[in-house]
Amino acid sequence: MARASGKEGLGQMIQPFTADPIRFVAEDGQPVLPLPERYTPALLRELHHLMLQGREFDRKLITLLRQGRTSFYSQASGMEATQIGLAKAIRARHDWVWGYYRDQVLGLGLGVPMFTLISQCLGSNTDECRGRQMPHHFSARDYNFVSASSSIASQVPPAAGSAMAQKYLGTDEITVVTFGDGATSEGDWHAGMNMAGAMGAPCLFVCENNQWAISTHIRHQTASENIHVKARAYGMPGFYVDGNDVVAVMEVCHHAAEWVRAGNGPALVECLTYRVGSHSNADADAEKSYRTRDEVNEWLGRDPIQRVENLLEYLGDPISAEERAGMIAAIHKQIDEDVLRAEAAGYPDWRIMFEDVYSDLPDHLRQQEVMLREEQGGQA
Ligand SMILES: Cc1ncc(C[n+]2csc(CCOP(=O)(O)OP(=O)(O)O)c2C)c(N)n1
Ligand SMILES: [Mg+2]
Repeated sequence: MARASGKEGLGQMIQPFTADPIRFVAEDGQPVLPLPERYTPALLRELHHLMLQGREFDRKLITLLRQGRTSFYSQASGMEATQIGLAKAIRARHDWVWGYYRDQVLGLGLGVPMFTLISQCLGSNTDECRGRQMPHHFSARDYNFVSASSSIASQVPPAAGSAMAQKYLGTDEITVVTFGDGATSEGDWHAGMNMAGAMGAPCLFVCENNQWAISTHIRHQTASENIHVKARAYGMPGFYVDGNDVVAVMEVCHHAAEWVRAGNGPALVECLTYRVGSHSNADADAEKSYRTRDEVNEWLGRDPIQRVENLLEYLGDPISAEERAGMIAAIHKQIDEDVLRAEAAGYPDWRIMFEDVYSDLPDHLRQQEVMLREEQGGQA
């Protein structure tokens, strides 16, 4: 098999504004471009394990939701290659990551412990935000993983600002901001793209194009041919990548991130992927109201985890069924332990609602605090 070694090869393979998504590995595991040398079986197994962890995390958290132990969840199943490929393409705990609500697998890829993510979902005393964020809106201070917002695209202007700060400070950090295809219709998205482009800010914009914004298909979202072409208007390169090929995502995002880090200004990467699960637990996907099962099944057949397994088999280091089952059992065991530990820590007292924002509580909040105390039976 051909292997690409030096950077000279990459420059030719990774070009912006391609008609088709850049892909290194086909669904059956056959490389379609020379596989860069760093994709050893050991690295591929690490990527595979993280992706499997993401998949099983979704599965277990849906169970917790059905048990009433958390109240909101959005699966990233089917999108693991996009999130892990991106996480491994940047400098974790160094670069700043403004994710969005579906980025739990990106968090895992950055090294955020499952315990941190689980604590957030449960809103227990072990949650860094002490239950004051909506469940499934993750953050991790030690990982520069900024708290996700529910308001679509609202992370994009502050991410451009974070990149401008990095430019003024002259650090070698960059800012990475992720968003869905639907987010690109928001004014905030255009404001952030424009500002970063005009200021030459070191910001990597990554679109996790899963083709649906709840029940709105990408074809109804924009009249543009795709998302990455929009980069041209903001004076930055737009890369188009097969978001179910973890090698392609990692290569393209790394190439784009290092280009940004070198002071060339921002870049956009569009990862073409698919959400195989429902949008969230408040979605009518199960009623087949907006997309066909045939479409979902077609994408289930392009599973990003299976693709890495096929590649490992092609490279002569297959993961056996027993080994895979063992990995899943170990992930489940860890999640079960983490859930029990987070629950055992108890839940924050209602009083914390009034803490950490104002040094002097304004009158209207003081009144609400009094009312709530009375409702709680007058507890001090
Ligand atoms: C400003 C705003 N408008 C509408 C919503 C309701 N909403 C929540 S998720 C979502 C779809 C977003 O789709 P996309 O950006 O493609 O991300 P995905 O959920 O597919 O990952 C919408 C419209 C919202 N949260 N915020
Ligand atoms: Mg979407």
